[in-house]
Amino acid sequence: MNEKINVQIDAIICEAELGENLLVVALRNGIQIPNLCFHAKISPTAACRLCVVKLDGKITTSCSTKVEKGMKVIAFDEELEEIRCKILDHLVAEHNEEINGSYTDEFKNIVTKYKLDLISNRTIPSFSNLLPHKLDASSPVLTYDSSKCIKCFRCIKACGEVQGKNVLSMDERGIASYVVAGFGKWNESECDGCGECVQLCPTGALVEKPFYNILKINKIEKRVKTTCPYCGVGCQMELLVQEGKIMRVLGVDDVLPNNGKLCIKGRFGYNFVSRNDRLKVPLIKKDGVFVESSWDEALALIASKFSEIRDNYGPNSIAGYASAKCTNEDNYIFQRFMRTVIGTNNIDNCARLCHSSTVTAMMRSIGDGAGTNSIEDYSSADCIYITGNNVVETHPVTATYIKQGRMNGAKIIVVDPKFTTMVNYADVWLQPKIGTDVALLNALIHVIIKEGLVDTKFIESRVEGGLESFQKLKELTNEYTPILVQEITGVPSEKIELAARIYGNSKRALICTGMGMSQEITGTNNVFSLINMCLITGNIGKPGAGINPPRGQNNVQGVSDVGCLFNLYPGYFPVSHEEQRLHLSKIWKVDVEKIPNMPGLSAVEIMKAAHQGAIKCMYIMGENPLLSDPNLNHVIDAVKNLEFLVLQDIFMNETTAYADVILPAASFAEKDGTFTNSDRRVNRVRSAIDAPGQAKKDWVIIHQIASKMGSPMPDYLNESSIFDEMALVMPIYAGINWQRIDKEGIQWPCTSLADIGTKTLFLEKFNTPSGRAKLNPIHFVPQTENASEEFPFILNTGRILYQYHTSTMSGKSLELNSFASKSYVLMNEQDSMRLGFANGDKVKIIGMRGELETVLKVSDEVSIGELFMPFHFAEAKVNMLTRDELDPNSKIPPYKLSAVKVILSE
Ligand SMILES: Nc1nc2c(c(=O)[nH]1)N[C@H]1C(S)=C(S)[C@@H](COP(=O)(O)OP(=O)(O)OC[C@H]3O[C@@H](n4cnc5c(=O)[nH]c(N)nc54)[C@H](O)[C@@H]3O)O[C@H]1N2
Ligand SMILES: Nc1nc2c(c(=O)[nH]1)N[C@H]1C(S)=C(S)[C@@H](COP(=O)(O)OP(=O)(O)OC[C@H]3O[C@@H](n4cnc5c(=O)[nH]c(N)nc54)[C@H](O)[C@@H]3O)O[C@H]1N2
Ligand code: SF4
Ligand code: SF4
Ligand SMILES: [Mo]
Repeated sequence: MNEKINVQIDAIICEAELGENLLVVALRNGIQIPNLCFHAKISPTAACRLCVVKLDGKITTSCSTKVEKGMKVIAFDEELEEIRCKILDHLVAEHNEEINGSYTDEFKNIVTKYKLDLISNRTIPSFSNLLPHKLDASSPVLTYDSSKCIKCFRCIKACGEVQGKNVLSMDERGIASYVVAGFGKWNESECDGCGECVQLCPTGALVEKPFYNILKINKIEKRVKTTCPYCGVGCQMELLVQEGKIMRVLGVDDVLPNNGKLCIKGRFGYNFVSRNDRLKVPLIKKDGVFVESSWDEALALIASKFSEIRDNYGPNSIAGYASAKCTNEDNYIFQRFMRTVIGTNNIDNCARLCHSSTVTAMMRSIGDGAGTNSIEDYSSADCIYITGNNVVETHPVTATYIKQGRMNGAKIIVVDPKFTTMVNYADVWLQPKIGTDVALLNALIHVIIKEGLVDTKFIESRVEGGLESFQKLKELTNEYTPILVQEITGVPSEKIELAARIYGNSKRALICTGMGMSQEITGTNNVFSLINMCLITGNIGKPGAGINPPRGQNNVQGVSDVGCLFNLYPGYFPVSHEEQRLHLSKIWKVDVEKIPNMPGLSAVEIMKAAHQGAIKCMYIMGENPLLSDPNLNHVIDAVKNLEFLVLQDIFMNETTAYADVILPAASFAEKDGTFTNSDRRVNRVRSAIDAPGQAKKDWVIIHQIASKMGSPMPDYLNESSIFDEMALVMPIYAGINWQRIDKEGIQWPCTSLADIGTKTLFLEKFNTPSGRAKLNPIHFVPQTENASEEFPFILNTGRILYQYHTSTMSGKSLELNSFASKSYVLMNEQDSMRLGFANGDKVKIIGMRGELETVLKVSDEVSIGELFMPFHFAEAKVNMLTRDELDPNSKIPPYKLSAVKVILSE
């Protein structure tokens, strides 16, 4: 921190830091110097010149002045106010003053403040009509109208500096200048619709398209601060509600994790909430068709079926999927219900399909499975190693911090078999063959050791077995020479050496690891190898260095924290932990013997057991396994085999068709609670509107089933009291309550009310029993499924920016769909030429377990012999092709590697 100094602005003595921006200091101290082109999130432009002040008698712009000791500033006097008035007089003359009331017009507000809304006070007649104007309405999400543009550059800098995209620039000169996207038209540019430029536009030159003619700022009934329901970044947003409907979403400035930034899904992907096809009444399947029922009838049926199956076949014949889309409070009640009312640990959530291998490896080697750092660390690291993570598309706001890091000098290494947008920002792109990461990492470690880039002090003081265990890793990796590993991975040896040097020489290297590492049958081993590299270079246990798996779903961190796992109670206590079991029995007021203490079955195992008939009944809350689970043909048979299936969702989806009862749930916008994000931050979720029809909050539904089954849960006053109970059984949440996270979330562990939470894990010791981290040397083993003569391609699956998972939410958004709404498969040009296929051909993809039809896109984003398909689209169910063979350590399925063939469809 810089030296604290005092500066005098008019009569006020202001505290400031040496070198701080003068305008910022003034505004912070309540001195409202007018400004338009300035915004705290971007560099000063000094274009509008409204913020002029007098310094030593000279007139200068305050936004471009740094404060110095003893500075005396005049911010308001007659001369300065006259200058400001003149500037505004000029600006307003060339400005189209029509406003439709759908946005807050900062410019108009200042004009009014200077009484220039009265034509009689102006000296220059309006000539806006005479100017050439550009209108660009080609983007699906926004419109630009140069007649309202004051050329403040805020949008250009929002796109470039805040989002790191640089789509916008200024065309023409002087009075005729206007903002242009790409080479001309917005829809042909690289704009991905994040809306940052709109949020920073002070005049309404850039406006959002949705509800433009309906939304009226002065008719907004509520502005509700909440957390984004899509991905695990956990962006803080404000929902603007008019006539009971969400009409706009804004990013909330000045709070982490996003500091006002959003991506297109957060900003424009919310119309699913008020769709007419939301589930509104309970449905019971009678003679093969769903019939509307009362809540009473549906809950009574569920209670009697759950009880009957539990009593006939035992509690372990029932299994539940909790939901990473639901709140901590919903999920905590779900696992309490499954454990104490049903009596089983057969509980899991989609983390199993996602980062379970990462978590397993991290738990075993460093004692915790959550990201070790904070999102803002990306902007101060000196190296960022991104592997198997398409971060620009899947965690877009995290990507903005990474790009910021790059602007601040960080070196970027991307490891991905497929091109991702982050490659454009990378110093090195390693493009290994799918499933060869262990070999690649062993080679990186080999080079790091060979070149003396090892941090022996760190190894001695913080690694179990110190240099002796390091020696074992050294011996094992000795054979993984870059030349040999080039053979295995296809990555040129020089690139391996270059990446190893960059990582090994960094003092603050962050790892960002995703599905490409975790979703393999070697998933746990992949991450062990990654942690080995991290440990021998001492790149963990300090700000800006560590390992961070950006968590997928909005609340996948939380659903696991609160114990929706087959082997762990809330707060990550193993189910074998007798002391905790006793503690739970006291809090839950049930006999300790009634809390199951043997691990249950995991997600994919549950489906296998259903297939074999051991699981008879499932309760699925907010998951869509009939599109997202691997080997779908097997899953279809499994769910058909169930005696009773309850689905609790906000929409009909691919799984509801197989249900016996469907329960309508309230969405994120209709409930209160908390989500826990990627950097362990517990954020508030707040109800903004009423749930449609008879839909109920998820926890309330579970609570009512428990009552109907004769095992009522406590009468919680509200969701906040559920949270307070969670804090009693989860030491990592013990110091958190709703009051404390009202303004900004707190990062766990937070163990007491005095604890401010934890930005960086393992500063002093690791969370293992010894307090030291463990190296786990691992040999590369080839995959169990490989390309063959019959199935010559390896299919990689994953995500795109504009759709989310099984598209139940994102697919209902016109805006998102207008960017991408159709299934496709990417194939390298050399393969397509060899096979005589052309772009746009309809193709059939056939594997050992199933087949599908889709459209071919010829692309140099994938290597020869490899294909890529997004899994979002029900029209081409990718998981017909994937395997349910599991990583033995974490039980994750290998979604990223299936052998297939491609033929033309008739
Ligand atoms: N837009 C959008 N955002 C999302 C989601 C969404 O559905 N849509 N889902 C959320 C969820 S739940 C999750 S888990 C995250 C996932 O976010 P990501 O981890 O980014 O997930 P994917 O796109 O599945 O895969 C990431 C990358 O792994 C690469 N890969 C494949 N095989 C290998 C390999 O063998 N080695 C390496 N090093 N890389 C490989 C793929 O080519 C791909 O680019 O995204 C979250 N964010
Ligand atoms: N091929 C392939 N398959 C994959 C993956 C891959 O990379 N490739 N990735 C895997 C991963 S990482 C994941 S996380 C899974 C995701 O798989 P799923 O979790 O099955 O996918 P979602 O579409 O997110 O399903 C969430 C469901 O919750 C509902 N929902 C939303 N909000 C609420 C709510 O408040 N209450 C209730 N009750 N329901 C709600 C939605 O309508 C939707 O039906 O997919 C996995 N499948
Ligand atoms: S919407 Fe986002 S990407 Fe598009 S121009 Fe605006 S800031 Fe740039
Ligand atoms: S980055 Fe994730 S949390 Fe943030 S707005 Fe986008 S989808 Fe929502
Ligand atoms: Mo995920």
